[in-house]
Amino acid sequence: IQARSTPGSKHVIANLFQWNWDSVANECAWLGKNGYGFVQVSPANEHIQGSQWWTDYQVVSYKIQSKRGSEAQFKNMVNACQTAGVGVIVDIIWNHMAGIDSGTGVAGSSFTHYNYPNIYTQDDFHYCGQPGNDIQNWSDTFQLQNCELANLADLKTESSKVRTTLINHTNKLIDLGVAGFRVDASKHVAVADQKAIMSKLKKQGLYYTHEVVYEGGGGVTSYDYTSIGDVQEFRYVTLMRDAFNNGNIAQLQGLKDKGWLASNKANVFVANHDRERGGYLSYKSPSNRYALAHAFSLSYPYGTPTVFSGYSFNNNDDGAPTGNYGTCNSNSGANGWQCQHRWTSIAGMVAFYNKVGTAALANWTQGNNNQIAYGRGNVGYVIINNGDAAWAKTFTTGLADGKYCDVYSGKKSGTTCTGKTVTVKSGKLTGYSVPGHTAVAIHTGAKL
Ligand code: LAG
Ligand code: CA
Repeated sequence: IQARSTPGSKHVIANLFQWNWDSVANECAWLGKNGYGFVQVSPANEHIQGSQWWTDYQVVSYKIQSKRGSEAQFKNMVNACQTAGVGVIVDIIWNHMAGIDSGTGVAGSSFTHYNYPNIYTQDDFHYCGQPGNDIQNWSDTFQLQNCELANLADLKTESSKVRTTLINHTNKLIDLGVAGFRVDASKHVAVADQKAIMSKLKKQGLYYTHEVVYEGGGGVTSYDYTSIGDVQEFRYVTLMRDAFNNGNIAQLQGLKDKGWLASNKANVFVANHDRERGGYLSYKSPSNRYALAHAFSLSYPYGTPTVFSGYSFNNNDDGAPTGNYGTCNSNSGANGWQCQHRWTSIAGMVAFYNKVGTAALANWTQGNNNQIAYGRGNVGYVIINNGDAAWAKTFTTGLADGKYCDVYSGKKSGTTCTGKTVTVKSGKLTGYSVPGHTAVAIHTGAKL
């Protein structure tokens, strides 16, 4: 198997949750110009009908036709993104089909729970011997991989028929030009089964990020999946929430030495669509915490970062607004879309991430537990104040003297800065004060 870490020099992934293909095609020019290397999109396969976002995860057939658009629109999106230098990572479901008893999918295919005409019959599914077939013991590897996750018909991924079907489906997406996959419910499909599928694909060396939620304890661990791609480090998501919500971001200092997934195997994020609905950090978090957590995530050298960009919701089930067509204002959301990927602070930090590259963590300092600052070699320096009060002191930056544009608050535009200007003297910011609930980030790519 040749799965690899995000290829190229621009690694940051924008997860445009539920944006339809036409709107992603349109947004890719902006993403490419602003330093994103990849865009992650919702599943492309036919799924059940309904207004809820999660209908996408109940597969009905492998027609490339979903609420997000047709195959032609998908193809057009991939091409537009490629032209903009942005690779498309598509959410793919190898584990299961639908969970409801019967119905008709969004492309007109009829099905019952264990019968998908011309695709699968009841022999193609696992029945794990538990009542209702659902996973009950989450530390039991057999159950995790052979029982049903939320009643979703569990594919017999060890069978050659199922494998061949999944290979053909995945090859179709490869033909359409995708750069990689977010493998849904990856933990629920045995590594051996995934290896068998991946090794037969017509293109090797694509990017894979596996959704393997870390549970602790027995059963399957995220480390088991590093031989088939990047793995999502869910302990990171939890730590971000706890650090920013509980007023202790100083504990983030040793994050890369925690014994978690290796940095070059970990895909990390402040939120994903499940987590933002589960009380973790989100656009709803108070005191700029979502932006501050991204100031950390995009400057601290651990993992490949994904920026989750979603839409406003009241009810957890709420589907995307306005015909699933994502829209933004220049640096903010529009029509119910949050457009976190465009927020001045987050887009500024993506440029910071690209500029500092592999430069080492340097000059770490902290005030109280809610105030941290550090540099990346002599290329970038960031100060994060997650507390209420201002943080004033002399910061040693490691940067060359001169004037810099703070990319958390603004953007360099010609010789001026649309945000704060920061002056480094003798390598330091002397008696410098950072207000509460804000960050300051400077780098050599935004020197004035
Ligand atoms: C995932 N990763 O492993 C997705 O990130 C997660 O969002 C998916 O669940 C899950 N796997 C299955 O692909 C989502 C919703 C569920 C929803 C499911 C299927 O979080 O709530 O389940 O998609 O649509 C829904 C109902 C369940 C019901 C099930 C089957 O909420 O009560 O049992 O449908 O009918
Ligand atoms: Ca399974």
